Amino acid sequence: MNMVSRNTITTDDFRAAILRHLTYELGKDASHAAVEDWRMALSFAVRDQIVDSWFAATRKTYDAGAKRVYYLSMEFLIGRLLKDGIINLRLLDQAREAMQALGQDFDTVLADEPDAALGNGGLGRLAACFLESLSTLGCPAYGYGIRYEHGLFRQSFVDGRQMEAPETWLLQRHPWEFERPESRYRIGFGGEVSTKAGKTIWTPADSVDAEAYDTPVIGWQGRWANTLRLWSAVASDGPFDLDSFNRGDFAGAARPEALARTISRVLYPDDTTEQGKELRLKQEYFLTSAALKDILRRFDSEHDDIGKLPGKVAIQLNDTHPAIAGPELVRILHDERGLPFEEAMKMAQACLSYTNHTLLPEALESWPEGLFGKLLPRHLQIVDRIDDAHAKANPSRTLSARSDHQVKMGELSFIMAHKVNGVSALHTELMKTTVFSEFHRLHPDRIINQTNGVTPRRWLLSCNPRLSGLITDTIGEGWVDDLEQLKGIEPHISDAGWLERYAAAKRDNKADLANWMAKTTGVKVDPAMMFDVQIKRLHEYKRQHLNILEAIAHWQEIKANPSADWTPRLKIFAGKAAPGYFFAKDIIRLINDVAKVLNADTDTRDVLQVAFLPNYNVTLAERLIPAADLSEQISTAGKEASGTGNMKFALNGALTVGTLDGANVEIRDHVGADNFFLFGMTADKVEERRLIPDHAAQAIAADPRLGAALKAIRDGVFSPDEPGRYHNITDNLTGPDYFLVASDFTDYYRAQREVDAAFKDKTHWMTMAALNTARSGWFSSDRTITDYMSQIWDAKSLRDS
Ligand code: GPK
Repeated sequence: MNMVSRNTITTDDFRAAILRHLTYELGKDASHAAVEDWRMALSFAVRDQIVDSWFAATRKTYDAGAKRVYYLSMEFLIGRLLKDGIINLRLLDQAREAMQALGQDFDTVLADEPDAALGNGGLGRLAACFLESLSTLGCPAYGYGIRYEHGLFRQSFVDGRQMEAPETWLLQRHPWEFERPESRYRIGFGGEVSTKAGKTIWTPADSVDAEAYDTPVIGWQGRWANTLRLWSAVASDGPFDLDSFNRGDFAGAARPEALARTISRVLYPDDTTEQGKELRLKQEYFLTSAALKDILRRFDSEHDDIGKLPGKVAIQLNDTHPAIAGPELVRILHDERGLPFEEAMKMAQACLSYTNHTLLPEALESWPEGLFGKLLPRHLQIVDRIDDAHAKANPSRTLSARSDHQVKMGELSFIMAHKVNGVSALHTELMKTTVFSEFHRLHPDRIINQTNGVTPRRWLLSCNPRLSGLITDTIGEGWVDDLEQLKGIEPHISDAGWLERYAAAKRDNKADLANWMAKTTGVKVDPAMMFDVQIKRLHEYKRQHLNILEAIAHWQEIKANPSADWTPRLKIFAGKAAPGYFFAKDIIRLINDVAKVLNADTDTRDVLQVAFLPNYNVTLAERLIPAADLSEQISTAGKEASGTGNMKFALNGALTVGTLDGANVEIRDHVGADNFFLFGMTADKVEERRLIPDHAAQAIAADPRLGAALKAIRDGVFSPDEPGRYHNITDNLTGPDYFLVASDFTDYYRAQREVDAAFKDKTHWMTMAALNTARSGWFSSDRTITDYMSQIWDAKSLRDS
């Protein structure tokens, strides 16, 4: 199918390029090459096609003296890059044909690529979507992050329990990156602060060097490419200590290098919880300081008036993780470049802006002043001066980045940013009324909303070729970078022939998934069942346990009347729990235990099955989302800042069962209340409900189904060898139940039965699904980035210049 127009390179030329790389770059003979070699050769051939537009973009940016956007993030959850590059360069036909001519199976080669998991979840994936949209829009930009040697751990299950193994994406060569040994900066830690001739001097005790690795990020149609620059830590004083080596102390000789490398060794696996570990603060400063040094070096190479900085540099802080950018930039401008303190502070504020991604108190970073001052003594002084200056400018206020002997990174970020944004309309309103209410009163224009989005290139065009082919056949390919054009399919939905094609795409995607599941997990499922999918990090606020409780209650109901006309359903789960989050790990084990019992039950398994797929990652999401009928977005209202999986599902024609939380609210507004299964308390009601001391007990007493489901867990129905295994869960749900699982259960159960009834009417269901696709165009990250550019960064596109 030739659904998008082709790149102009011929298949023959492209095949020759692949062979050339295989032979001269990899030193492999085609007759002896393994799939990995073919993948490398193909990747290099694709990369060749990127480099020219990458250089052209850099040149245009220099020539225009344009402002650049710098996106600082501890996470970039980029996933596989090969197909992404091929799609954006419109090389799909040539690449497929060339590999075929070379006797290789294209899909096998694509599947050989490791999934680069340099992030935990939504925040990291958002950063990756933003980079792609920045390139598609032609906005000059850099992503700055850490080149973790080990990304998010690999998950497996043993007896239903989560096991963690190190992730090893760099075991093989990473073909997309260019090492830049010449871009190297010394990053200091600890030491002393002194004054000489009125100047403050920080003399660090230790240092490591940050070395740059650049990955080009190609936009749609290859018209622009930006850079993802990741920093790797190396020892400042060379790779080993020669004196120790000569003495025969080989371990001692390697120690400085090993210690230095620790900083970029591994991604912290905690999502929306803060660990407060010294190494993490070191990582944060390492990224931030290297990025700022690089930004200023580039600025200095083009401009000689530091006053121009805010006109040329926009720095976005992805959550508070790089918040040390505030004091670090002030330190550079004041201590090193001699600007008066308050001027330095104003200039930094004009450059910096901050995105908040959660209101959960356990996620708000703060550092004990002892730890902070030991590692960054000068920065601690600067934070105090920032506080003083802020207090002086805003008299009679006590707002501060310093309290209880802690450095509060949220407050610091707010003070040092000219704009602070939330990630959905509801989340932004809650920022104004809860965590940042006092700051908001003081700076009423600072908080703005930027509802998240997802890139349609990866999350529709690439992952769902059947549906994207139908869309392009129907309305042309303009939708790919103008997603609101999806509205153009709406008039076709009432055409029975067209709707059948839409339904066929979903049916075939489901069949593919069923085959894949049978092959990889041994689980046999009937693709005619409803595929009900909850995929995201494990967290109590996301309430995977509400979902499994509903499955148990429904199972009990089916067992009582097995021959009734039930709607067959497969509940699919996937997601990782932070290794130290024991409650979340228990929820995983419970789901696996429930799956074992239900899937073995011959009375019910034709109509209800459960599968927990291991090692959720970007690649698995790309497989599951196109095959989903139902999207579970069931967080306790007020807790999910936005969600972005919810957008991907709606775009791919899954209906949502969800609460009024995060971007669900806006999704429902766009797709229409009739095409969305709403349940549960609103954020206001949640706060009220918590004030009732025995809210869980009341909810359980009022709903015998809930009581019976909890009793089954408690009695060990799903853990007969260890009946007490889940008492921590049942104790929680019958007691404090902070996330109000019990209180929302009854309405959730009702909504699910509505879902069952709706799924029986195939025409109606597919109409609703297609309306979700047609009306999800607003959730493109192109829209989000366009708004950041005008409302926060004051940055312009240079793509068409
Ligand atoms: C929020 F605070 C955090 C975090 O540490 N990690 C993370 O993935 C998520 N998030 C939110 O939980 C989602 O609601 C949101 O869509 C996503 O960030 C992107 O904004």
